[in-house]
Amino acid sequence: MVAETHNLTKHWQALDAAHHVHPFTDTAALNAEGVRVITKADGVYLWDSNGNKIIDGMSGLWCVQVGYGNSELAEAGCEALSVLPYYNHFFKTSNPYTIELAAKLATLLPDGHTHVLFANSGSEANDTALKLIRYYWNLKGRPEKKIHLSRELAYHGVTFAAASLSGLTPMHPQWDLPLPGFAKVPAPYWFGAEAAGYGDATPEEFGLLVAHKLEDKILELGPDNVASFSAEPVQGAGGLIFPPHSYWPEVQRICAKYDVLLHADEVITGFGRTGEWFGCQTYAIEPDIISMAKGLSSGYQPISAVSLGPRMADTLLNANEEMVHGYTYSGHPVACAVALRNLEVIERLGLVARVKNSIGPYLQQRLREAFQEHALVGEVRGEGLLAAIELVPHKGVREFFPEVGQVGTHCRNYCFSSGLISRAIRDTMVLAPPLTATESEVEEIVMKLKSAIDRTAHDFGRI
Ligand code: PXG
Repeated sequence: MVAETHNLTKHWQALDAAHHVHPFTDTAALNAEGVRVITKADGVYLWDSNGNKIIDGMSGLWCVQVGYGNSELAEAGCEALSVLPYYNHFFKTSNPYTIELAAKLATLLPDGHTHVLFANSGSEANDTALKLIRYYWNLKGRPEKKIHLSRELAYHGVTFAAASLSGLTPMHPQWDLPLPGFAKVPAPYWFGAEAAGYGDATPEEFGLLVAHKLEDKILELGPDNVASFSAEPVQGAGGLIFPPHSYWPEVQRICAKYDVLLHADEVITGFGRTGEWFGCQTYAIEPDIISMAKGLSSGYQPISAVSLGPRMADTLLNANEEMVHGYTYSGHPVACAVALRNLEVIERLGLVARVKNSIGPYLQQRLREAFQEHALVGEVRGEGLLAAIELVPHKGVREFFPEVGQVGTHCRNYCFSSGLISRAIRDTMVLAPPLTATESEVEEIVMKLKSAIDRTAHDFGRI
């Protein structure tokens, strides 16, 4: 039996190496090491082809809100597959799954966001959002308003536009990006503020200083040329950057003052992650346009959406001409059926309130108890079921390791080998468990991470 699974694993590894190119991967290095084959999942657990059980502290890629193996979502998908496996929305047609999902989203989204367009990934949603922003300003007779602002360390996806919008600089040189018409402003990353030359400003002072960099950039480029500012309410893949409370109200004021559309990328923060349905509600942001994906279907189907606030909806939906945009799979009936059932399950299980009132605070408290005093840990930060543990060379000083990523990767490898999935972003360990995780599962995640951080500290001479 053991030999059998071993042979099967080798077989799949060889086929994968021979035929499959992985995202964000050094193919030659991965093939030399051999890929890990995930064969099944249930609740917060994954199993690999060697029978190892792994606890998923990342909800896949920040997306499996209801956990794996939810039979209701599977049934909803099966039903749609047999009733209406495909039809489109191009020929003056719609279908009940898409219609019901759009209407349901309108009840959950921030006030005034009554209309949605569907796409298939977060990148496509962001691409769509930028096109709609351009179209809006063209309709308004302000075609010179073209520049899209976003932030350093932002992750918005990989299409030409979404990658251009992203502020993680390694995403650009291979593809000659960013495209013209994109500019960046600093992220409200208080832990990195000293290293970035902001001195010892308090988080609230720093939040204002960084917001004013947005104003400076708008003035430098000319408000007449700036179309939009795109931002994740909490920056995810850039290292879980939670803005100081002073930040968002000031950004909102600045966008309003210079007539810059505010685009919220809720791909990670949507669907309960921060303890409200949307991160915009947690941070009292009033965006003109929102992108969402991931938790919309708990990752069970590829689906994303863009919602329009009143100002954009008024203009775009009353243009009295064809809007020349849409995908073959926009509002795919199977994806919509699964997403709709996913939202119903999140609602029925009260998962959003659970993140806000019980399991979120529990995770945050346990992480602080486990790591606040740890010699290798500079900061524990989080909101809802998003958490980050910053590993640092000198406790008490907001400073980074000279060789960025080495310690984090070391720790991440210990997590993997002990059966925990956590991500290392530079030297920050991040967690985003499913919204269904129980206290004992959270405890297992915290204990496994503690062991990995202890062993890392030992290896780097810090204990
Ligand atoms: N916006 C945000 C905020 C995201 O986090 C996207 C857009 C793009 O979505 P798609 O569906 O096109 O991948 C994302 C995706 C990581 C990681 O390692 C994060 C994402 C994707 C892949 C890896 O943290 N986020």
